[in-house]
Amino acid sequence: MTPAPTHAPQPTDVPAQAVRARCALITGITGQDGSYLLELLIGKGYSIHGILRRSSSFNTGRIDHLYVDPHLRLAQAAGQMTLHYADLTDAGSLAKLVRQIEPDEVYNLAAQSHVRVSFDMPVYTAESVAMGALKLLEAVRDYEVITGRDSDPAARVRYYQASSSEQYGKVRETPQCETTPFYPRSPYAVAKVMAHHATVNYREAYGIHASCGILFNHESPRRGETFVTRKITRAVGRIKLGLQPRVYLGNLEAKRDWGFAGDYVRAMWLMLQQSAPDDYVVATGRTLAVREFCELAFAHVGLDYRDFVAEDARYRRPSEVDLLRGDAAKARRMLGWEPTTTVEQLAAMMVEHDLELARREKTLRDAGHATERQRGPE
Ligand code: NAP
Ligand code: F7E
Repeated sequence: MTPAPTHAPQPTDVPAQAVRARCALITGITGQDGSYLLELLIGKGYSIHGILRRSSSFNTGRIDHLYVDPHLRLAQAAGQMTLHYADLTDAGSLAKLVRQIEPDEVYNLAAQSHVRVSFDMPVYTAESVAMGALKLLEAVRDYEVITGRDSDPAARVRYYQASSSEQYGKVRETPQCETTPFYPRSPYAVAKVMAHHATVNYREAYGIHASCGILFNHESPRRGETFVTRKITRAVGRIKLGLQPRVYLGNLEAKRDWGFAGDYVRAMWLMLQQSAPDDYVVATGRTLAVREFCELAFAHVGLDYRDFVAEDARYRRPSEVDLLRGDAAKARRMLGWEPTTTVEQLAAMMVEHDLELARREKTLRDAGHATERQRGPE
């Protein structure tokens, strides 16, 4: 049974405490960006609902600290956050959740987000990335119609779509901005292009307050360990402490515009606070080759990357994106957004974090526990 809508404007004589907190639904809450966005929204007093997909092992490692970190006000954080089992491939679970939660803001961050893996799993990638976005947009559209929120501009649900610089693919102009044409080079990017256009279409066709953030690569100590920056910084920590001899990488010449994930989730939130929906590039404007990121990361611990980085064709992609550099002038102008972290600071932050992980691993190894890990070809 769907609860009665609570989004309607409150009468002026209702006491302030009776006005409900803004409510956000986050798909991908257990991922890198979801965890930073969750922290941001907790700080802003939101009531947050997140989608958790069923796994045979624990997949809440990035958000578990919100239950135990006293700096995040344990009781409040626990009360503000609710996790629900659902999946982007399951339209019914999404529609039911949107009706139950009655969100003011929906952040669609969930995805099979690994570009290399998308060549191995193109259909599932399209199911989660492209069809997943469409299913969620449909859930929002139906909910708005059923509750009448579609006819009250102040009550419209605000929707964020996690678009990607990968959509630019084989670029013919640099830097890339909101009007640069898309030329996707992977099943992941193809699927993101569809999700992007679907979001724009729902905005234009149904008036949904839907915005796309075209985010360039953003990293952090919470980055998945098979993305290249984290793979490098994990290796730096382990090599420095003698836990592994070298790291194998694919294309060292690819160039990316790398920023800090904590900065980028702020841009997502800012987009949904605008009176009109729109699309924005979020980027630092600087680009570095993978080789240069290696140089930075290894130099942070006094090592020369050339002594420890080896190439392995397994990590190359069938079709590559050679160069990305974003122009975030519109986000700066319209949202007042600026990145606060340089790529040098980012590399240092990640290496410091991963040195600490390596220290713990070494302690375990020295105490006789096995620490070797198997990796796939990502
Ligand atoms: P991430 O760390 O890989 O997190 C992906 C999240 O999606 C995880 O919570 C994952 O759950 C969830 N997920 C995957 N498949 C799902 C499904 N079928 N149903 C429900 N949830 C599912 O990705 P991220 O770096 O935080 O990126 C967030 C979003 O931004 C993604 O859509 C990504 O494609 C996009 N993006 C990322 C970047 C970047 O540089 N990070 C740049 C542009 C766009 P589990 O934890 O259970 O795996
Ligand atoms: O690769 C090269 C690789 O996997 C970056 C996702 O968050 O950002 C991410 O996609 C570059 C590529 O990120 C290895 O060929 C070399 O040129 O860290 P990545 P990505 O493919 O740019 C975008 C914006 C997203 O939207 C995605 O969701 O590094 N590279 N050697 C390698 N990459 C990996 N993973 N592993 C290597 O060994």
